[in-house]
Amino acid sequence: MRTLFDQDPSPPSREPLEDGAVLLRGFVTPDAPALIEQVTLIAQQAPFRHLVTPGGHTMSVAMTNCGRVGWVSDRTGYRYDPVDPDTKRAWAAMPRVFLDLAARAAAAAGFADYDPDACLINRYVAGAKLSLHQDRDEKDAWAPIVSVSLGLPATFLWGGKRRADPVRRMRLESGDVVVWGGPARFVYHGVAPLKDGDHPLTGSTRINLTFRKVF
Ligand code: MD3
Ligand code: FE
Repeated sequence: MRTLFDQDPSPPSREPLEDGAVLLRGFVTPDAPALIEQVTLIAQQAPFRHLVTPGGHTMSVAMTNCGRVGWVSDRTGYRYDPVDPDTKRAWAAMPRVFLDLAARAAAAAGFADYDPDACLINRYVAGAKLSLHQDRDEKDAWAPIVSVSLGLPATFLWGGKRRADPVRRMRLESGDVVVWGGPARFVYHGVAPLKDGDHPLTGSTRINLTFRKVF
């Protein structure tokens, strides 16, 4: 029997961060096991890999993709590619559960009819990080990027539209979703080095899904 006293420890919430950016804590918690199952299937078709930046650095975050195109990087630059350069095959189609959740989250943040082309899947182990950057390879400059955190918690770094703007820190936990669109689309952001830990869903890793409207 459920009583008044056994409250969900972290009920979903909706928290505006700035104009165009909304944090939805716990938004995908009920769907997290299904999302991880799909990540496992996607990674069987397109294994996680450490991409090399145009500057010649190997990224500490491992990546794969699903959708019509995937984000890749090598010595020649960054791009969205319909073909996985490792397997020479198309990326796996975006699972229905991904599309549904991304569209529901975007709608909750005020972006109707969200239909992303790509989902970049990032995998962090202890020490892995993502340096401060902007995502500006997408044609639609208003459509949001929807970010889904799964597994171990991370410290998200979030600055302004200029690299030198002050950086805020925010803890993102499994099930949290952040929607960044419109005026918040080009803010600098990154992830601090992951602390080690053990999560029932993902073991010693953090998985982040970022949905993108590329075309
Ligand atoms: C704010 N991923 O894949 S998600 C990325 O946790 C990326 O793996 C991080 O940055 C991660 O490019 C952060 C949150 C996020 C993603 C994209 C954004 C925030 C954003 C684009 C514009 C503004
Ligand atoms: Fe990014």
